[in-house]
Amino acid sequence: MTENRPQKTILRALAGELQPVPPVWMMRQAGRYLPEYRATRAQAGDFLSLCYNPELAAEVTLQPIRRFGFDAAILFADILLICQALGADLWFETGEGPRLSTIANAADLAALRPAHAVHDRLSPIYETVRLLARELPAETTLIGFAGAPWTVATYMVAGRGTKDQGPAHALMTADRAAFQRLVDLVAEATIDYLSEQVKAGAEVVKLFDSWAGSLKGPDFTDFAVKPVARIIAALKARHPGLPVIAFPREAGQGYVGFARATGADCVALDNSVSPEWAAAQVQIDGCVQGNLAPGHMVTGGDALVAETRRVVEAFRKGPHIFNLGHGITPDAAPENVTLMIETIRRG
Ligand code: 1CP
Repeated sequence: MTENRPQKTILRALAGELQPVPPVWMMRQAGRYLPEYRATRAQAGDFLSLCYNPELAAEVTLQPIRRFGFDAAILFADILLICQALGADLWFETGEGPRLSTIANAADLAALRPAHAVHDRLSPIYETVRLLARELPAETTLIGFAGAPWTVATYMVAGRGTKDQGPAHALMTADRAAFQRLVDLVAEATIDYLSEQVKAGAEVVKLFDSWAGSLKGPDFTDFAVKPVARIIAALKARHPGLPVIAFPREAGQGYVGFARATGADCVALDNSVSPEWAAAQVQIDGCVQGNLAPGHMVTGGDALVAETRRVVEAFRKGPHIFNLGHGITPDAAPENVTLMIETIRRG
């Protein structure tokens, strides 16, 4: 290997290198399926206090690395923290999920804080990244992240998670210019937020567009492609060589050409697309990440082993980072995670 080639397995995959054993990490790898996570969250008091406590957030980020030896650690935080930094109210209803103040019109939008003001609220997150950069094992890649503007905007408009993102679509239809201003504001804040994560030690950043699947045609181009392309271009201008993973979840056909259209180094795939289809249609443009169905972490057994092998096999001819198609769920069994990793690494 030459001197300037990255050593860490995740960075090698992101640079386009084909590896005999794909590196692996898991969305929501720090989460409620782990007893040690539940204990630390209880110590913090609640979810948001955990996110804003650098020592405890670093601790839960490290827990799955210690237990399973994943190739990457993902900063423990949440995509909705930036909404609070922009001036929205944010809280979590136990057992129900996030709640935010809503944005119904241009006046609500005008009341938000400017993008450059986000750092005062988000500085504890940068401290978590600094702690992790010091404490992680030398072979583990540190991933920073943010929500993509469309997904963040859907929560800011509706004030909660929604099945069809109806309120965001309604604002888009009623006042497309105002909706565009919201997306632009979030994009601008996200560039600054991710740039600070990189300065603090994040080696890769990932953009989560969990609700990209409800955007069709020109809306997909305007709100799932263009803002992500803008963020990636700005980050790469500030941090030459920074690898970026984009996750336009449930984009379907929209995955085809997504890396080229946005400048992403890797496209993360959900499990609604088959790995064989994605190898032919998406991996031809570069590294992909994914895409085992998270349900296998609950059910385990022979099906987990067979499907894990299928994903590895389908993506064997190109750069690949093994992951789930979405986050691991609270009812998953940690032994199934061990079985998945052994299956990947032992073949
Ligand atoms: O009570 C708890 O402990 C809350 C569960 C939880 C966790 C573990 C939430 C609430 N957020 C997180 C952490 C989190 N969220 C991470 C940390 C790193 C890791 O993966 O280990 C990351 C990357 C996220 C990203 C996130 N938050 C997304 C994008 C990915 C996805 O899952 O689609 C979204 C949509 C959120 C919002 C959110 N935060 C929490 C919940 C339950 C939700 C979803 C709300 C909804 O149903 O719409």
